This record gives sequence, structure tokens and C-alpha cells, in this order.
Amino acid sequence: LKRVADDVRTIPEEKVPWFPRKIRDLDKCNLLITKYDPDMDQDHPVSVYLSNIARGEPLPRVEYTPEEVATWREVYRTLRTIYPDLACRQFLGGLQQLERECGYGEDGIPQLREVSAFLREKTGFQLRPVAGLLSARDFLASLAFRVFQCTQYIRHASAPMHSPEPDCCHELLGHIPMLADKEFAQFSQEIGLASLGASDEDIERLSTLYWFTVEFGLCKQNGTVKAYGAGLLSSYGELIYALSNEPEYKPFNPEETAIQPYQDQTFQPVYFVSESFEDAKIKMRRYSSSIQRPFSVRYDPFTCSLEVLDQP
Ligand code: TIH
Ligand code: FE2
Repeated sequence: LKRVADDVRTIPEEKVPWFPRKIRDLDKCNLLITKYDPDMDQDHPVSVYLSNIARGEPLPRVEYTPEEVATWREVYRTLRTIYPDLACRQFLGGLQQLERECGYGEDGIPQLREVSAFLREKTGFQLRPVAGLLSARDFLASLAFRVFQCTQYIRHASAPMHSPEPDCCHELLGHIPMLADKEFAQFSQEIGLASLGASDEDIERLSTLYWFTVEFGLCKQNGTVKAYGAGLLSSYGELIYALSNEPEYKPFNPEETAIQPYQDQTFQPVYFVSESFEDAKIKMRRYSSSIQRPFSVRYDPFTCSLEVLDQP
């Protein structure tokens, strides 16, 4: 028997990173990216709401202060006036339903519990509370199960028109109306499924694709460019900017989009425009199927779990 030292081994052992197989495994997908230390700043929203996070329990109800509700009102009111011109039709449809059926409006911050129940009826998506930014791997994995991880705290009152981090205005106004659309829900889940067990490099590319579609995507509708990305739809400042003639536009093309450097502190210098939702979905599917994995996955909606099939 010949011992081969690790550094001269030519065929690397096939190692697949752990991934959740059933919805309950998402309890283990809560790796937070700490951009800030909550102990350092007791006023940071993360410190304030950290204690509300109870995994596996009903979504906690949050009592927002009058100042927080005033921030919501300002965000809602200003964005609501520009949505009809700048948001895609799927978003407008979702928002109207939320206004009719889920208490969306200027007067109060909707509770995740009600919103989650609403979404489950529309597309099977459900919400989970999260205390801050998750690792891309854990965030994307949850999408495979139609679970969307949401912050519950609100941005600081001093900057209602743009927040560098996600907050409940971003989740409730940016993401939720889109997740009520069947085709978009499918698109989101497929990114999640593609991420399971993928290499770190593939996770980086998929999260960049997620960034330039789900967060900052633009698409053509009836000959005009509209916003469908949640990061735009929750920021008055960036929504106006993205649809002005200042930024650069590139056609959405997964191979190119996946390696575009992105900006998470201020507005994006470049946005990717899809011909249509259908087109984005087809291109993304083609890209995902080119990712090399030594197995394939199929989601079973009856058991909310994955079937993992070994390829011969
Ligand atoms: N910039 C967005 C807003 O102001 O609502 C929030 C974020 C989206 C994506 C990352 S941070
Ligand atoms: Fe987001």
C-alpha cells in the first residue's frame, strides 16, 4: 500500500458542503454575517430585536414605537406615489392585494405573522425572522424551501429614503409584493435549489446573480424599463436614480452578471435589464444547470423536503 501525501494527491476527494434537506433543517441555517458588533452599539436595531428571535415558534409580534411608525409612514407615502410609474406590473398587483387583504397602508407596520399567512396562500412562501445579514449560503438555502428570511426592525428615522442594510421597510415593501407573484416565487426558489451543496465560488456567483435580479433587477414591460428588484422598490432615492439616465444599463446575461462587482453601501453604478420575467427565468435556469454538482436535487412540495439523486 502506498501512502499518498495530501499535497500530491491529484484527484481531490469529492466534498459537498452540508445543506438542509428538510424545512426543519433551516434551524441550522442561521449564520449571521457580523458587519457590526451588537455589543458595541446598544441602539442598533439588531440589539433591540435580537431577543425576539425564537426559532420554530410563531412569528413574534413587534410593538413598534410611534417614531418607528412615523418612519414607515414617510417611506410608504413617498414610495407609493412613484410606484405606478416605476414599478413592474407584478409588483403593483401584489401591493394592491396586500392593501386590500393584508392591512398594508401608511398607518401601521404590517406584522410578519399576517404577511406570512398571506404569502402562503398566494405562492406557498413563508417568512422567518432573522436578526441581521445571513451568510449567502444560508440565505439562499432557505429559498429552496420557499422560506424567506426577514428582518423585523426598521431603519433609522434620519434616513428614510435609503438604508444600507435590509430592514422591515425593505422586506415588506420591496420583497413581499414580488413574492406574491407565482412566477417570481418560482424564480426565487430555483436560485435557492441551485445553491444547495454548491462550492463557495458558485455560491458567490449565485448571490451576485440574486443581487442583480431579486434585489436590483430591472425589466422591460410594454417598451419601458421598470423595477422589480426589492432593493430599488424599498428605496425612494435609489428607485428614482435607477430609472433616471444616470446609471449604466447592461442586458441581463447570467454569465456576465454573476461576476459583476457590486456595491452594498450606496447606489449601484450598473443595473441589469431583462427582456421579460420569462426571459430572466429561462436564462437563469440555463445558467443553474451548468453548475457542476455530483448530485441533483428535486423539491417535494408535499413533504417540504428534498430528494437528492446521485447522478451515475
Ligand atoms: N437599500 C435598500 C433600502 O433602502 O431599502 C435596502 C437594501 C437592499 C439590499 C441590501 S440593503
Ligand atoms: Fe433584500
